[in-house]
Amino acid sequence: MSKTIIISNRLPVQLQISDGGLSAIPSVGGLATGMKSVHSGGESLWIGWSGLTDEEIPESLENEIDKALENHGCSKVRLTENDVEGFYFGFSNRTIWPLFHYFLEYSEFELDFWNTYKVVNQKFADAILEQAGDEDIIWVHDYQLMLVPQMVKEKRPNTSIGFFLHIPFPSYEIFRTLPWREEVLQGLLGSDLIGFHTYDYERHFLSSVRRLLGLDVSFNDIYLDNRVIKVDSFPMGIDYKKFRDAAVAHEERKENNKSDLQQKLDNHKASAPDTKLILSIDRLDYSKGIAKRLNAFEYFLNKYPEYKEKVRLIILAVPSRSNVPQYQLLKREIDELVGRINGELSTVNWTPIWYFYRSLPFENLIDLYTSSDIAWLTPLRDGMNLVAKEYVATRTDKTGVLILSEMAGSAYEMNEALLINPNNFEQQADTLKNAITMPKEEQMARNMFLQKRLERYNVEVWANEFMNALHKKSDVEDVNISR
Ligand code: GDG
Repeated sequence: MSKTIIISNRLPVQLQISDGGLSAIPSVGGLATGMKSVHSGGESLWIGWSGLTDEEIPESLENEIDKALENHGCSKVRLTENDVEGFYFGFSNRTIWPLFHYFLEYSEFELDFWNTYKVVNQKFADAILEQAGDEDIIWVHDYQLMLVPQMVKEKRPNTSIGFFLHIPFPSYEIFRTLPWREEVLQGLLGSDLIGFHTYDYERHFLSSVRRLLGLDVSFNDIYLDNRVIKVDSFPMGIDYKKFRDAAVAHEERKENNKSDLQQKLDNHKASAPDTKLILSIDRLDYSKGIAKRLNAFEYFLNKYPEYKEKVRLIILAVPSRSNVPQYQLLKREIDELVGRINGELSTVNWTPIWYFYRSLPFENLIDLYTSSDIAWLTPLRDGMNLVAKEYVATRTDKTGVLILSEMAGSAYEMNEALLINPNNFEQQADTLKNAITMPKEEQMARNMFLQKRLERYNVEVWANEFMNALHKKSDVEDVNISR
């Protein structure tokens, strides 16, 4: 029987070795969260890096680790410290991530990074070749592994390979600045199906393929000498039921078994019933626009001073890539901004910003989603943004207002949200006011449409549509290639 092989940089569990022994911790992040329901559902194997380098894995624990991973349907790719440095912190996060999010000035074009990226992509490809049979379907995820499809296709021309990019694909004008642009495209073209979150990313990719490789592109098909590659958009959904059920359980549990955080949120509501809670949750990343959001919040309070003591902004910034210099600088900038704004505007009864720099347990995430009147998400660029979808899914009584950046892939599907340009402070101040004063009926009408769509196009549907398209592709022998 054929199986699905999922390949991503990180496995959906992270291993940690401490005095207490080995522990497997579920990963945080869009991909891990989204694919979990797919992986646990069927016959599949997930290949990725465990989060521990070779140097960190004692020989005595090697078998125990493999067993622990096997129990989660996973198999690990071994990476050295040097690999992780050049491939992950280097090429992936200091070259591709900034470039694909239009932060050209942050992009470092280092030959060493690129060389390590190639070596590590080969390690992932080798792990697949070792474990996959000819009948298996292979699904490669994300920007860390763009060379893998080609490396596998060379050795297994008949195996079906899908690739999905979770981040934006930038316009040709940005992409062409990459010194290794042709190699990256060739790597991706080892796939039979290439998926993006939005039609725009798909268009940008096709345009680069045509202009940089001179290939024949028709609609969303790319014609090679011996096969046709399909390119399409598959906007990723969430595990709607999981968030919905968690929100319902949260309501039932609330009175007798509250978390400390929920208790604090309730105390706040009781002491200041007219105060609106505005929530934002992101990894601490420059693409998420956290610093600009803080400035826009200050702008709002200056433009509409009547809302001082009437609103509170909760910022949950999840630590991310903290050994990349740009992230350290950003952390300092945000710390300072929060300190300055709170210092200047706080009163005896009011602190305008609550700032958490940590990853919270899932239950606390639900506490925040369900207790906040407004979610304010302002990425400068974001492939999709699942937080926006999760917030709406947890609003069991359909109240709550989502303010969402137009630059997030999710904005294309969430027209009922209040869409903003994160660079436009004037517009955001007015939108915040609009959200604060929006009648409940309007909130409910907007969320009703949003919830219906999220329920229908959940993450399982997303994964199935991608897999069906890949199956269809492999069933129909590539016809018409003699065009
Ligand atoms: C990439 C793309 C694309 C966040 N804080 C906590 C926590 N989370 C969970 C959220 C959500 C996920 O992490 C974040 O997903 P996003 O989509 O918002 O962002 P990225 O991590 O940047 O993901 C993105 C995604 O891939 C999928 O393709 O949408 O554009 O950049 O699920 O709930 N979870 C817990 N504690 C936290 O503190 N437990």
